[in-house]
Amino acid sequence: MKGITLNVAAAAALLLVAGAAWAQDKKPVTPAEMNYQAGASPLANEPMYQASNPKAPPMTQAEFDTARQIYFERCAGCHGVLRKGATGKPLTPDITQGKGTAYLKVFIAYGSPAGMPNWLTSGEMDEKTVDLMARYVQHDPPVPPEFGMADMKKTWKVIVPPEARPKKKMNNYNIDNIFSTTLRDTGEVALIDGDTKQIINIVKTGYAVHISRLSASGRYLFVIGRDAKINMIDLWMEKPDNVAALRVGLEARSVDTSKYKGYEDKFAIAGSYWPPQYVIMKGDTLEPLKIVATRGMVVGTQEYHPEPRVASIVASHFKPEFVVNVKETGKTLMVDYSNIDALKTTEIGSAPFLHDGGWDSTKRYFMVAANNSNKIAVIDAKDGKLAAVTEVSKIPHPGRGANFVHPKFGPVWATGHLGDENISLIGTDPVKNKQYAFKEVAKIKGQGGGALFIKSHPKSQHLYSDTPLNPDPKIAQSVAVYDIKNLDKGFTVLPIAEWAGLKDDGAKRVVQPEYNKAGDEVWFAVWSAKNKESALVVVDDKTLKLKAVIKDPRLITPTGHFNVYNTQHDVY
Ligand code: DHE
Repeated sequence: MKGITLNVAAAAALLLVAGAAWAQDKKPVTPAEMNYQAGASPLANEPMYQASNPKAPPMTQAEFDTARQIYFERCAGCHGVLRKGATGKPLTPDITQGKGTAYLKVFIAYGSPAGMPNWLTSGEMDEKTVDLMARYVQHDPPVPPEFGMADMKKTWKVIVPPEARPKKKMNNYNIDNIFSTTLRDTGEVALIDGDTKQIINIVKTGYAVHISRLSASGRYLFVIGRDAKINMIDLWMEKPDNVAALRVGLEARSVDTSKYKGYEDKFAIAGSYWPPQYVIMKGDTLEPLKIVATRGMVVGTQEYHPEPRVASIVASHFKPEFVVNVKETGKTLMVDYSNIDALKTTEIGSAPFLHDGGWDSTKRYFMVAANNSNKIAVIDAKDGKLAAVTEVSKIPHPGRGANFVHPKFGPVWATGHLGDENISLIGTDPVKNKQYAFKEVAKIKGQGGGALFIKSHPKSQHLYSDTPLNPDPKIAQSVAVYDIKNLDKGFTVLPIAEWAGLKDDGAKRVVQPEYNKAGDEVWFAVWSAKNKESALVVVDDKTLKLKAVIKDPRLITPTGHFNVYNTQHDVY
């Protein structure tokens, strides 16, 4: 034990002298961003072959398997499945073998100012594990299996075939105002009646479910889990429930459906993190029709990337196209679904690490965060081209962003940031407010970094910004609200978690403002751990006073929530 400590200490000096460049040549990553990216990957449970590299320090099969599990649980989110690097550095053997075991151990143990966590000193890994990981990353990265049509078909289930489904709505719910709430750690969504605030059903979905999206008609709800399982829920059933399911890969985050006139409810699309691909499905059964790989060259450097993950996907309102944002290559693919047997794709390059985004108020411009490049790329869905790349603050994270009319700059779209307290406003009207179009016209101050979601509504005078990943619990447990006519006045803080009145001392992170259909209520999740009480809090948008607290033992780890009407019509 002592020997290892000494080695680590000696190598620490070495790191400072010789290796500082490798450790610091990237901009610092905030703890908030690190926690956010470093989520466990479902690939940890996939069988993979040990890839032994003779130049790397030896490992037994058992050691390799343990290290691989740890890598996918702790490291893959930042360094990539194939270790080619994303938010974290590339860790391929050509690089790591040159650094050597002692050096890598220091790096893993103590972290770096560029954002590598201090796994040893934080107590998350012991010295044996640090040594194991330092040896593991010098071996060739094991490759998870592909997931093609035959694999997909094996997982495809039509639970209620279209002909056996209701011909009309069979329930009395005001479907437009139903909320689909992610229950992250139970792999479920809660369907909640927005009018009565009662739970309609808890529906089983994929693992660590991520987002919900609506079909163009608003009848079908699509939910995707991190394990790439899509569930299709029919809201016309007496008790809305699953009617079809499909796994589109081994890890995924995004799903949407065709919305262009004449194609309503016809197709669905999902993008995967692994394998790097997207799949187009039949909109009423999820039958997989077409799989397209996203492996290819990175914009700018034009170097090959073996695992460009598919991040956000939206359906265009201007053409029969899906807007598919590919993270590592920095490309937006406009996928024309009018003839999927002769698929036409327009490839628009902007900046690497495309992540989340949303439409401007006209739904012509898709504003997508290139988060690690601190940029928003503006995609013109009408002309199929890049309208602008706008420099913003540190690590933009808009969710779908917020649209409102600024007294001076006209229509703007807003994003908060993980890396600092700024909220950037970008002009979105190239006709009447040309001088402000696609420029960052203002930065307003928020409560702090660690912001994930920002929201407004055409009928509201307010703009809400959460900060769930801020290290200060007071900030993580509250939201900032702005009067959009009076932004200079600063913000009011709403103590949402306190209002929830939870019995446990959980993390109580306040996540994702979401309006009801009328635009007069705003819902928040108060997100605590699996074994702690969580809740949803509803705020009256006019008075900014507490309107309701929704508590139920089944509401375990609520995070995102999606109002049917607003999600269906892209209202935000
Ligand atoms: Fe998300 C959207 C990826 C962690 C809650 N998240 C998205 C989208 C992507 C993504 C690509 C856009 C989908 C789209 O629009 O088609 N999220 C990732 C990650 O890779 C990351 C960083 C790490 C991971 O391991 O998954 C991650 N996300 C989280 C969380 O920890 C959050 C806060 C809680 C949770 O439920 O896991 C979270 N992500 C959300 C939500 C949205 C989202 C609520 C949808 C926002 C919206 O308004 O549409």
